[in-house]
Amino acid sequence: MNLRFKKALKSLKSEKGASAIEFAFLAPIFLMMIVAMMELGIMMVIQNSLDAAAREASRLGITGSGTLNAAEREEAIRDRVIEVVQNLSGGIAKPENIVISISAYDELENLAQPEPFEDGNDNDLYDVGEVYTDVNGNGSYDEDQGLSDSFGLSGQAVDYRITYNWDSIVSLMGIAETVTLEGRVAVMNEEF
Ligand SMILES: [Ca+2]
Ligand SMILES: [Ca+2]
Repeated sequence: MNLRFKKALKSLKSEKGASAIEFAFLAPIFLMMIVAMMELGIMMVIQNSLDAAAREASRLGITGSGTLNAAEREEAIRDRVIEVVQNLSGGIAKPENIVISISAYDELENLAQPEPFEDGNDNDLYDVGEVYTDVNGNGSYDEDQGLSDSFGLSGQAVDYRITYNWDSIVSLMGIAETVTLEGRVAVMNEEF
């Protein structure tokens, strides 16, 4: 063992050296914890903005078109959703990651329910060829009978879902790299 190495070893063993090593090991962990906490905070801010945007969309949609036609009303609501999410997230939320899903139902209790069908082979599943009621009139059987991309007619139920695909900065312990956050509000349209 040469002298220089012995000296280095001695200094490593000293208290100062030991804390330097501890710091070298712990610093990345601390840094990651800080980033993870910041990320959780940002995700909470985006979640709040999605909740607010879903409430805002339903508030605008519930009263009908007013002076706007259906297409103008839809555009106005979609624009407002993006505006709310961006404003309340302090511009962190990217507009391209915001997904607005709107489905209309005859009744609130039909929300996310499948189209009714006659279960010919008693397997509790819809099979091709079984008779079904095409509630949303799209010409095919659906697990969700809602009419998608529809703000609903007068007195119909409407499900507003605003989702955001958050690209995770730190993927900790099995947390997916993309986390989908969602704000959701279901309302009955007024008579209009
Ligand atoms: Ca069946
Ligand atoms: Ca259908």
